[in-house]
Amino acid sequence: MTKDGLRKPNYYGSLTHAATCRVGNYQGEEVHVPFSSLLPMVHPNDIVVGGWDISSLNLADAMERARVLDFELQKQLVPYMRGTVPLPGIYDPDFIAANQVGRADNLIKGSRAEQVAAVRGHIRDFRAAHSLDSVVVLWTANTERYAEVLEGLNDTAANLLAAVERDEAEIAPSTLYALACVQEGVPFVNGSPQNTFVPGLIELATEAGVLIGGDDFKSGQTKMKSVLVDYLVGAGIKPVSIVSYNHLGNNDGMNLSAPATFRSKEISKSNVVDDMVLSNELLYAPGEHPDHVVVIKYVPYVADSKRALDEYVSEIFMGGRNTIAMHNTCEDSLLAAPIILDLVILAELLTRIRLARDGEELAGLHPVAVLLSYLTKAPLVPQGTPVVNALAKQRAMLENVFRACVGLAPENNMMLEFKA
Ligand code: DG6
Repeated sequence: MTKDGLRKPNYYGSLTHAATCRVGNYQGEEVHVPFSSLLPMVHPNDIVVGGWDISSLNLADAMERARVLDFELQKQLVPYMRGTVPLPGIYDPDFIAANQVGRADNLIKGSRAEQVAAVRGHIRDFRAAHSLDSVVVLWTANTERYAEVLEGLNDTAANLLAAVERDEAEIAPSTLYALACVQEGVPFVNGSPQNTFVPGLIELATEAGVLIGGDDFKSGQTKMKSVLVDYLVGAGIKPVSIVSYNHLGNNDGMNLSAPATFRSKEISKSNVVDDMVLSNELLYAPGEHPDHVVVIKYVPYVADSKRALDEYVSEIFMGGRNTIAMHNTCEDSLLAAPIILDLVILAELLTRIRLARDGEELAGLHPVAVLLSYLTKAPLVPQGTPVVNALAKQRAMLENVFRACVGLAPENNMMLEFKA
């Protein structure tokens, strides 16, 4: 029960389990089916969830600390969560904010090579303990600072492996988890903005054919941006200033209050309009770009209810100015959780799609999973592949690939059948 009456669980916010897609038209009526019915995919209720955390709090107490779910719901969930304590995690204070030290009481000790071995063991044990068909690992932990990419350190697969053996300090925890996953043949998705996927890691994953995807969940403010700027530029309106401000009071916000971790987030939030700007030479001269500023502040009181305020100023006809101001109360974790499920479900599904050029053998998709772009702010793409940020294009790409898998033509929205 809530103050609004009885509420039932749902998967609102999940592309795979709460959205539909159009399959065609029957006698003048549009026909839509659940996205999840297009291809065989795992149902979220069948996923066994486990994981690592540098904090040893059991999940019931962690739920209370997070201040996300209503109290009545928390009371119902406590018996299911009290007994679960996360596996110890890899902690390197140099990569996250100093203010996280108070939480760091559940740690994998040892050298970096030993930490990777421990994570690999955890994955194998978890798979065996629950008799799983497949495992997907997703990083939804603290934003790390960017790792330096250096020749001889992490620039090639061989150098990265050697650097881990030498216990080099510049190898980030998230990269160690990703490495463990690649070595275990387990897909790894990065939900935070840092450069977990250094060139050496990408090379390793590509050689091993293990899916990697990321970076940084796209849940609220950025989704809106990748729709709005696409609309403006697509309509021939010229955004000249985009200022995005947000404040939040969850642990993500606390960690982002340090300059180095904020910088990772600033980069991933700032590049999301690039493809749209580049698409329209009538509005933007070569090299021209709107002013784009991103501000994030930590305000503990608002907890997980992130406030996102955006101002878009655009040039319109005959010297006019158009200003759109937006206020979005995001409920950050409740937007992110369904995206986490989608990323895991889609990552597993993508490992089962085979593709071939004419006359060639069927093979898996490229391990760098571009099809996850709809759900991430800074899509990781194979070298030489264009980065698409516009949300509608990202969704169309995924939907059309799914349609192709079941022999449906791509959706082209021509509706020619009604125009003859
Ligand atoms: C600070 O901006 C908090 C972030 O971690 C975001 O809440 C998260 O990355 C989602 O971002 P967005 O821009 O999609 O709402």
